[in-house]
Amino acid sequence: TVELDEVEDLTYLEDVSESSVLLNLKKRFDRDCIYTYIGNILLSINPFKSLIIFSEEVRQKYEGKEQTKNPPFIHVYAIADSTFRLSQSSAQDQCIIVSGQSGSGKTEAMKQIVHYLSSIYQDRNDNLRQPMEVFPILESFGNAKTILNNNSSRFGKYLHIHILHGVVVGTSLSNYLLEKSRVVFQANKERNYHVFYELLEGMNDWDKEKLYLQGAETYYYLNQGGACTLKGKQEKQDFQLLLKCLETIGLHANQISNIWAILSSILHLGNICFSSYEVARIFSEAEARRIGSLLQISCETLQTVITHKVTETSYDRIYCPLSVESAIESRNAIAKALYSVLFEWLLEQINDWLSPAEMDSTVGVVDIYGFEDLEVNSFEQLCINFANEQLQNFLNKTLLSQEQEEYNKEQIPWYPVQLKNFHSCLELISSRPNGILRILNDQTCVPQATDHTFLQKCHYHHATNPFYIKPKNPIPVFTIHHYAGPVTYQVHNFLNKNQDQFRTEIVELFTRSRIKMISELFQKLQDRYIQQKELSWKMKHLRQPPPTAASHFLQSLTELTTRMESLRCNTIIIRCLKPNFVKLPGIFDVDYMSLQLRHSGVLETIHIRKEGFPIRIQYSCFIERY
Ligand code: AOV
Ligand code: MG
Repeated sequence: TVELDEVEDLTYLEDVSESSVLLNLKKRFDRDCIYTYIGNILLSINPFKSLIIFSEEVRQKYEGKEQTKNPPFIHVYAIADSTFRLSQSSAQDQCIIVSGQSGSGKTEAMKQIVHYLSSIYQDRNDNLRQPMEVFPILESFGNAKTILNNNSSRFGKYLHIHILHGVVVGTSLSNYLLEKSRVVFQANKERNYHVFYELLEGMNDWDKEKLYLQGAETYYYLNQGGACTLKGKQEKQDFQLLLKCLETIGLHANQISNIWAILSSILHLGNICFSSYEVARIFSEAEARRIGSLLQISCETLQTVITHKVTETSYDRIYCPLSVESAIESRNAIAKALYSVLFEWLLEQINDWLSPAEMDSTVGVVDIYGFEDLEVNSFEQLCINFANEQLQNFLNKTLLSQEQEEYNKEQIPWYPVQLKNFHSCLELISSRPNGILRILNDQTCVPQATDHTFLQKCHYHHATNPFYIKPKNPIPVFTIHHYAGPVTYQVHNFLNKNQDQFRTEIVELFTRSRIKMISELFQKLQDRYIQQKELSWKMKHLRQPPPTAASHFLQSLTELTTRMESLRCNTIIIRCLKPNFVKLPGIFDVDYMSLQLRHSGVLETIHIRKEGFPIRIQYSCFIERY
C-alpha cells in the first residue's frame, strides 16, 4: 500500500528536492518498505533486520508478472524477473549492477536475485546445481568483519546466470582482486576471513589436535584487531554449513583435509617469531615443524626461505640472511601466497561444479566491494575506491545513453542534464604515465624505490590537481577527492603490497610438497611465471614491466568495464543505501542518507528521468488498459 502523500517511484514526485526525496524514503522505510523506484532503477535501503518479503511464497508471486500488475511490483524479485524476461524476449544478454557503499546490502541483493531466478526458472525435472550452495563457501573464504560491515565482501564478483531454452541451467563466476593483506593484518575491531574462526570453533577437538590448533586468540593472524568473536555469528553452525557445501561441490575428504591443513599452517606461520639479532633467527622451531608435517614440506627449507634471500647466479645459489623486519615480510608473504592460491583453487572448483556446458543467454550480476573510508586506508582501499569510481562513472554514462537511445527510438528531441564528471579523478588514479597507480607500478620495478620516493613522485605530479591533496605536514599520506568524499591513504607498504610475484624459492618449496594437491597448486603458479618470464624476455625491447597487483587489478577492471560497456543498453541498476552508520534496524539517519544520495547522484537521476517522460508503458499494455 502507498500512503496518500507518498510515491513508489521518485519520478512521480511533484517537487524533486533533497528533502522531498528523503522524506519520501523515510516514510517508506519506517513502514519497512525498503524499495523505491526511480524509473527502472531500484533504490534499496538496508533494513538491518529480517523481513518477511523474502520467501518462497513471495517469489512465486513475481514470476512473469508485468510491471503494472499485482502484486505490488516493487521488489528486487521484480527486477530479477523483468531482467530475465528481457533476456528472453530481446535475445540479448542482460546485466544487473548492484552499487552502493560498504554495508549497504549489495551482496544480499545479489543473493536474492540469484535465489529468485534459480528457484523460479529452474527445470523442475533436472537437478540444477544450485548457485545458492556456493555462497557459504564464498563468504567463509572471501568475507570478513570490517568496521563498516560485519560480513564485508573482500573480493569483487561478476556472476553469470546461464540460461538455455528459458530455463536456468547453471552459473559461473569471475572474481576480482581478493584483499590478501587481511590474511596477515587486521585493523582495530576488524577480523581475518570468517573461515579461520569457523574452523577453530566448529571443528571437534580430536581433529583440531591433529592440526595442532588452539583458540583463536592465541594466533597473531587472528587477534590483532582485538575482535576474535563476532556477536550474532554462529561459527559452529557456519562451519557445518561450509563443510556441507564443500562436499556438495564434490570435494573429496582428503581435499577438504588439505584445505584445513593449509589454513592451520597459515595460523602457525603467523606465530613464528624471531629473535632480534642483527639478522633474523627463528625463535622456536615448533611452528615450522608443525607446518612441515601438515603440508609435507621440508621444515629446514621453510626456515631458510623465511630468514634468507636467495639470489641465483648462473652456477650457484647465494643465501643472504635477512633482517628481522624482512623476515617478517617474508613469513607474511608465504601466508598470503598460501591463502590466495587456495582461494583461486576453490573458485575453480566452484566454477567446474556450477558451469553448464550449453547456454543461449545470460543474466549477469555485478557485486563488487563498496566504497570505503576506514580508520587506516591503504593500497587495497585505493583499488576498491577506484573500482567504485569507475563503476559510478559507468552507471552515469549508461543512464544518459539509455535515455538518449529511448528518445532517438521514438524520435523525440531531448536535451540531456549534465552529470558530474568523474573523468578527472579516474585520470588522477590510472592515466598513463603519471596516474597514481602507474607511478606505483614504475616504482615497484625500481630497486632503490621506497614508499617515500613513490609519495614524492605523486606529490610532484599531482600537487596542483584539484582531486589530490598533499598533506600540510610532511607525513606519509596523500588524500584523494572521490565521488563519495575525500579519503586519506597511508603510503606505508604500498610498494610491498603491489609486488605480486611470489619469490621463486617459496614457490619451489611448495612444489616439492608430498601432498599432491599442494604441489600441483604451486606447480601451476610456477608454470605461469615461467610463461610470463619467457614472454617478458621476448618483449624485452619493449621494456615490459613484471606484473604487479595494480596492473592485474587495472587489467581485470578494464575487462569488467569492457564487458559492461558491451551490454550498456541492457544494464539494470540497483542502488543500495545504508540508513545508518551503526548497522542497526529502525534508524534512518537523515544526514548520512543525504550524503549518499548526493554522492551517488540520485537527485540528478530523478531529474533526468523527469526531464523527459517518466512513465513508459508498452503499447500493448497501454491499449489493454485504456
Ligand atoms: P555490501 O555487500 O553492500 O557491503 P551486505 O549485502 O553484506 O553489504 O549487507 C550488510 C549486512 O546488512 C548484511 O550482513 C545483513 O545483516 C544486512 N542486510 C543487507 N541487506 C539486507 C536485507 N535485504 N534484509 C536484511 N538484512 C540485510 V561490502 O561487501 O562491505 O561493500 O565490501
Ligand atoms: Mg558485499
